[in-house]
Amino acid sequence: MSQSATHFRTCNLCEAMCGLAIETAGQEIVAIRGDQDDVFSRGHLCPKGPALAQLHADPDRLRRPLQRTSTGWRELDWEDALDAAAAGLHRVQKDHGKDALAVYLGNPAVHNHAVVLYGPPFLRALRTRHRYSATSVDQLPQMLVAHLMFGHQLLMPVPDIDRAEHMLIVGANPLVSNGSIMSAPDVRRRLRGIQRRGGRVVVVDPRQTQTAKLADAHVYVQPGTDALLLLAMLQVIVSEGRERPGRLAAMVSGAGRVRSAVEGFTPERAAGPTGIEAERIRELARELVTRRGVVYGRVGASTQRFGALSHWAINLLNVFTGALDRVGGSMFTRPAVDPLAMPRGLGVGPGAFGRWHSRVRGLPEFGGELPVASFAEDVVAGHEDRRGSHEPLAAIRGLLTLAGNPVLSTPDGSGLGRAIERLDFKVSIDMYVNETSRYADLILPPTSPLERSHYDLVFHLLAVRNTAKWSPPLFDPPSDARHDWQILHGLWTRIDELRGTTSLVSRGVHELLGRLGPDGLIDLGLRAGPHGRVLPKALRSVPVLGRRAKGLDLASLAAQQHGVDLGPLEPCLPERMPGKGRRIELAPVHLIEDLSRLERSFPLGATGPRAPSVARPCFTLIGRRLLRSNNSWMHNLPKLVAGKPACTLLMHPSDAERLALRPGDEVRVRSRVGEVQVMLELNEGIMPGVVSLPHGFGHRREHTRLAVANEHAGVSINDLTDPREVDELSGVAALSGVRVEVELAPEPK
Ligand SMILES: Nc1nc2c(c(=O)[nH]1)N[C@H]1C(S)=C(S)[C@@H](COP(=O)(O)OP(=O)(O)OC[C@H]3O[C@@H](n4cnc5c(=O)[nH]c(N)nc54)[C@H](O)[C@@H]3O)O[C@H]1N2
Ligand SMILES: Nc1nc2c(c(=O)[nH]1)N[C@H]1C(S)=C(S)[C@@H](COP(=O)(O)OP(=O)(O)OC[C@H]3O[C@@H](n4cnc5c(=O)[nH]c(N)nc54)[C@H](O)[C@@H]3O)O[C@H]1N2
Ligand code: SF4
Ligand SMILES: [Mo]
Repeated sequence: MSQSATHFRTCNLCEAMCGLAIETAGQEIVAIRGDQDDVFSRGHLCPKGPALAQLHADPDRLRRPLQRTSTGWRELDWEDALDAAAAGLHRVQKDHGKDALAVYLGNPAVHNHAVVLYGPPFLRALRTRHRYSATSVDQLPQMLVAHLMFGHQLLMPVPDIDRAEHMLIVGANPLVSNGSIMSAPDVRRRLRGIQRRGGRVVVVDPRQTQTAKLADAHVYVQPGTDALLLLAMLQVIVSEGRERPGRLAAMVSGAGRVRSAVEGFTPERAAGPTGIEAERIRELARELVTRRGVVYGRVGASTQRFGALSHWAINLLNVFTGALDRVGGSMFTRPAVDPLAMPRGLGVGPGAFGRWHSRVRGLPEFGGELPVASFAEDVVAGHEDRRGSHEPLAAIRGLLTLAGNPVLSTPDGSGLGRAIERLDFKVSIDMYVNETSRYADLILPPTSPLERSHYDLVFHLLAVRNTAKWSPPLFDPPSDARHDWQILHGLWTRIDELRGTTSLVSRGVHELLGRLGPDGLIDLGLRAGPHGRVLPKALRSVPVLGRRAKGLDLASLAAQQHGVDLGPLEPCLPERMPGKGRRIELAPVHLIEDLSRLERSFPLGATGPRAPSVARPCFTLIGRRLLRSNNSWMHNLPKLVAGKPACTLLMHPSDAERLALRPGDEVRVRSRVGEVQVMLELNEGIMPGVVSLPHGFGHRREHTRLAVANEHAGVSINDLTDPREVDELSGVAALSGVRVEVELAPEPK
């Protein structure tokens, strides 16, 4: 009999950071349950946590590097694979210039401290301006607004859900997503807590989501019009003299400019386009003040044409009602390892905006990255000079993807795939041969999540409570496996070698990084952090030395297998902002100027779209997330795809009736970009005129190795989303609000 044991670790799959209790017998996983003693999650779990066992065992999960050959994939040993990858990437840059290499960083990167610590510095060291990431199909507007208002892109406020007295949720479905830029395991219990305290939860969403069902009120909004709604609420608060700026009043600048800028954005003006009556908008604003509420917005308010204005307005509502940096309001963490305090080369800087622009459309860089919506067109445009005044970048010839699947996750993903196919040399650091990595010349697969340690460098920063937890690896990796950081470090040192730029300093840095590894860096980060063990042992017992005396380092944190609770969020904004005496900028010029684009898009007297009819079957397309999915990459796990097909088009019964469509019909959905055929599902909870498809599907493509996912292929919503549709200010893709036509699919011949 092999020995049984229980291991405790944090789930790396989403932002909730659930504690897992994993029972093993030797190398076998017997069960994965919620860890009742985890200081943060207290036993909470969703179906994806236990599926980590199937991910670990998945025969399609790559264990060794693959190289493309004319007869198919061939396994390579690691040294050869890293040499070939480094040589190819270097050649692209040497022959065609640094910008000829594009890089794309995907979402799982932020759930993996090794990639957070070794990925961005390596990608920066490649010195290409063609850097892309999932940020520009996600939270880019929130980071831009944080940068412009609070002076740092990572100072994104988090709702203090556990002490909130009233919460307005705009374009988020945390009951299914498990919370985002609001790490909060068991959102259901926490939202019910608001209700138990006598507060109300109000949801603004074009669909009656699971979160909207739990809420006390659900307000339907026409997709893409949130900025009008939120600015109108602000206008009500200002014009009715309801401002409650609170403690921060003395620390803001630009309040007057905001007051005059919102004057014309009245509830009457918002009513037509949003579909919400003016009086209802007034009520929403008034109850926000009288009930001391907090406003929280996420992906629905972000990936749309006015994403930056929407998130700016959310922050402004929290400022003008006094909720910003107040207990129960919109707050900031003080994490044990503080990414804001990391040394320049390693950490993420405060952010910068518009230092360069994409070739064809001139979309702005943010934080060193270009919007991914410009990627395919810039590949295709090749050497042609772009119009406009910006210096053209070199044509893209090569691509490195790291933990990303842009062919399924970015607008016109299949178009992007065709562009990628044309490139001279491609490398994917990924554990699957999927819709994107299938184009690669080399695929470099990292260890399984259970074979590595885990620390949530990013999500402790964005959580509703200050906690810290480090998890050791559950299994030893096979001797010929590489962690992500080892792959990155291996490429980095080789490319430096090839460039011949190995100064003593850079060699020293590489050596140090190679020796410390991500956990060595976490140890340093913990010691230097606000709860750190910087003091010598003898001084630690002196009480006046306060918190630091308790001190964390990796060893003391590792000893706490259920994590360490560092207490509720505390007001801390002035100190968290970089630079002494800095003020919160309420009226950044970029945002004030963007208001005229909003005005032009919704001129006075504008109304919502016409109802779809047989003659004009036009709908507005939105996305949706499913509890058993995680973006594009977990459909190969049998437990998560069992049951009814999940990739269906939701439509309101009244629309279906007018178009003579029935549930279960195969329908054809068409946009400017492409078309898909998918099964129709009727749903009373979706707004008439709006249809919804989940994202992350559309498998079963040639040369992939996804036996299970390919059986549950579905279609990709991103074959309909349009790279031309962006928030022109931030460059985030407007994935929500795409115009589509829906009709019965032609009978197969
Ligand atoms: N239409 C529409 N599109 C969307 C969205 C939407 O709501 N609607 N949502 C957007 C959002 S919010 C996001 S974040 C993006 C996500 O977009 P992406 O990040 O591009 O896509 P993922 O599906 O997360 O792909 C993750 C990839 O990383 C690999 N992977 C997983 N774990 C690891 C690891 O530890 N190391 C390495 N090296 N690889 C790993 C997986 O095999 C997979 O290939 O999608 C966006 N796309
Ligand atoms: N189960 C599961 N959990 C996940 C993921 C997953 O794929 N599956 N992905 C993870 C990732 S990468 C992220 S970023 C988070 C996202 O976390 P959330 O933002 O909470 O998740 P979404 O389901 O995208 O919620 C967006 C909501 O906005 C609504 N919406 C669409 N358009 C509009 C609009 O114009 N205005 C308004 N007001 N609402 C609109 C949608 O109907 C939807 O309910 O989830 C994470 N968690
Ligand atoms: S909610 Fe998120 S962190 Fe928790 S088990 Fe599910 S996927 Fe893992
Ligand atoms: Mo995301």
